Amino acid sequence: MLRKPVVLITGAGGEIGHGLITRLAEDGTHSVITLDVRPLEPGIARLVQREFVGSILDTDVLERILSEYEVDHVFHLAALLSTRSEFTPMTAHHVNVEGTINLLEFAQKQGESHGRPVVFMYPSSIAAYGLPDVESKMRVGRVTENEWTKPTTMYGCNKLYCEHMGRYYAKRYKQLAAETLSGKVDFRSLRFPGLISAVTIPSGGTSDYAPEMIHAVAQGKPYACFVRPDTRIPFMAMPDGVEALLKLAAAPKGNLNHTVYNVGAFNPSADEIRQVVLEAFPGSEITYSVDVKRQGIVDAWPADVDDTAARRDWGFAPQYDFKRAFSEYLIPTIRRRYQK
Ligand code: AKB
Repeated sequence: MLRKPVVLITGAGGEIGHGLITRLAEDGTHSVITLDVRPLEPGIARLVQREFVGSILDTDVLERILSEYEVDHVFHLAALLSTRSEFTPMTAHHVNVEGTINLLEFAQKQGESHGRPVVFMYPSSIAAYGLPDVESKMRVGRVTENEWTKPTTMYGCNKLYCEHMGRYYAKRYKQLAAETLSGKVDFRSLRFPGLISAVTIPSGGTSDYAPEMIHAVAQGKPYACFVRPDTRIPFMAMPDGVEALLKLAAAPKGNLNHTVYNVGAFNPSADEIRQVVLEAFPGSEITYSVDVKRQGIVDAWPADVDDTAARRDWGFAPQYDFKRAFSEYLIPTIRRRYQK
């Protein structure tokens, strides 16, 4: 009996999953199956061929998928984000590390069973960096992939380690090279900045102050920002994040000189975001109430990323700069969403 060729998305109900499923459905080129601990929202569920509700820690569900589907791409999005991971570090380690290894093993087995490498897309994060203090952060500015990789959070450590695991599966398996055990995982990773979506509200992240600010005032609610006004990290509008994932997934292997690429789009301070949001929603109330722990997390993240390698190797070119992201995507879409 033939298995059906599909793309697997884990953590599909999250922020990136929504954007990715919608975009793949518009394209109509791939059949999508999903795995998430919670059922998908009906609007998204109807766009996928099959929805598995379960955990990436459950290898039985992965075996079931292996037996029924021929997966050629994995978008492994499931993760506990940075703030949440600090409250439950052991759970974060289980989900973020052991879950990822389960998926890498799954991809290897898939590749062995159908004979082709499985493209394994892994969203890493600026949390993989760790700058020692704010002074260094501001002095250093843009960081390249191989500098300052001393993460300070459980989530950041998990992301950096899994980048290495992906590289191991892609390269080391090949080096062992017993014919039956050749490398079948074509691992490709993006170090994402804070992503801002107009259609979903994030939860558990530390870059969440930006999207939370816009979504709150658009609903007429006051917002107390949990970081200082001068806090600066890179951000990206969700459509550019989804496009980057698809573009890197489709890039010819021979063009890729790295397994992990920085991507960034704009890097406003929290107060610059506040000003733009206040202009769009005059009379709104946005104050500051600094959470020392969350501030500590973003203070260790870089003020900007150097994404030269991504632009050179596979043509990364974000469409939304700071002004356009707010005036053409975030503000109008979020306004419409809450007016409904
Ligand atoms: C988080 O804040 O944890 C994420 C991230 C930057 O990876 N948004």
